[in-house]
Amino acid sequence: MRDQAAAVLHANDAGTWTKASPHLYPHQWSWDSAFIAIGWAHLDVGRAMTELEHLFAAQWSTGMVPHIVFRGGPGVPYFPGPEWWNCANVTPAARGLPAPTTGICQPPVHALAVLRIWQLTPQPRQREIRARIQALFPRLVSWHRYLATGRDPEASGLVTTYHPWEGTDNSPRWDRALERIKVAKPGPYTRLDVTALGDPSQRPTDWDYDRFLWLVQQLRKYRYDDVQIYRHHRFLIKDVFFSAVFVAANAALLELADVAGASDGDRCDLACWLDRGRAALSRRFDAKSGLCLDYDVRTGEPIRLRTFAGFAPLFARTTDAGQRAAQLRLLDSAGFCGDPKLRWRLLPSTSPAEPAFERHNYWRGPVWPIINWLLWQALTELDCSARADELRRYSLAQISAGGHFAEYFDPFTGDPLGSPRQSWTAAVTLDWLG
Ligand code: 9WN
Repeated sequence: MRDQAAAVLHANDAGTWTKASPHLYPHQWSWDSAFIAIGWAHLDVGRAMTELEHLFAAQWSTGMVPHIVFRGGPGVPYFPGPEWWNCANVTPAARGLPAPTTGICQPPVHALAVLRIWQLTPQPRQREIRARIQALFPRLVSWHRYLATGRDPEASGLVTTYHPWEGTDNSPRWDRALERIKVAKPGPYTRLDVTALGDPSQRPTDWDYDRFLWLVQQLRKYRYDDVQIYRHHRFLIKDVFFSAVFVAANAALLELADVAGASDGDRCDLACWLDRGRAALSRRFDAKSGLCLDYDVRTGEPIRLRTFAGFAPLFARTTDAGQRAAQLRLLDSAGFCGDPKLRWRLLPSTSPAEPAFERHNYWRGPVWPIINWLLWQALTELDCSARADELRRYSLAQISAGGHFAEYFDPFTGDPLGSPRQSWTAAVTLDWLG
């Protein structure tokens, strides 16, 4: 299995960056690259650093790390391509980059990747890798500073997302916010994803895509300027999952501070963002349901849905013993991993008890290995090693039975879904195999 996983990374390797998948996602994606770097770290720590260095070469002057870097080149098919975003023409923040990018971002898994790379660096390579971490560190801090300021002007400790593509595209968490958008058609377009995959039931609908594309047009109109976006944009969500990854990422940068020779000022900022994030997530915890709830900035309403994101305190390695116990109980309750219909006790993207649940449809039900990897990491650090190890074993069993390193899986049958030979699935497999 290790050899097969390594072969997927090698086949998707473009030299200095890795395609998220061979056909469906033939460019460099931000959080995919972070997981991919963790996979590479098991094969070659230098190649792992290269992955991140090339991603951060496309960092905007605001500090934002864009969600896609269109490194595959103009002839490589992906919809929507760079012309829909038009970033370098509308904002100086996106000029002078090695390749065109999108104008939004994804959860900041990158610091977790750098920490993993450092942990896996063999003694003879420590000098080289330490120097490369030191060189990258200021870019990582500036990325985090962007999230803590541009994406949280209220200094609330929660990151605001602007688009469903900032991580979990068609999660039912966004349904109400999208329903409020009465779009004129965003203009004619042809989707490539449904033809590439051959089964539309595994992908977002055209209704979703109309809104996704309309939101891109709006962001472009605001010139991707956070102040303008905050003032006018219709989709602004305090995303607890994104915020939880940010908490874990701040902790990872603090752990790397000595290796990176971080300044006192940076250490202080990282500690502040970490504490503020944890406290904010703790306030979003709903004792009645045991879930941590996202928050719609436009309506002021909490988003009450049973999805993987509700476990944000666990993902953020909560220090609140009461919340941790409640979340662990909920995790294995009938609404989540304790549902007897599940093939394996793995966390589905949406609870099967939720009316919006669809077992084949992307973020509306299927099990995603990377989400279970993040949970595994968190539970390991929270000293829940038995449950963490179970997640690892079941995840490997699921990926192995699926046969081709699928993007996501049917929670009831374990059938592989989405893109085959998905790089981040292969990457977390390598990490789980050790
Ligand atoms: C849009 C690459 C990406 C992941 C996202 C996942 C999916 C893209 C798409 O694929 O999104 O960014 O075309 O559906 O939702 O999390 O980074 O693997």
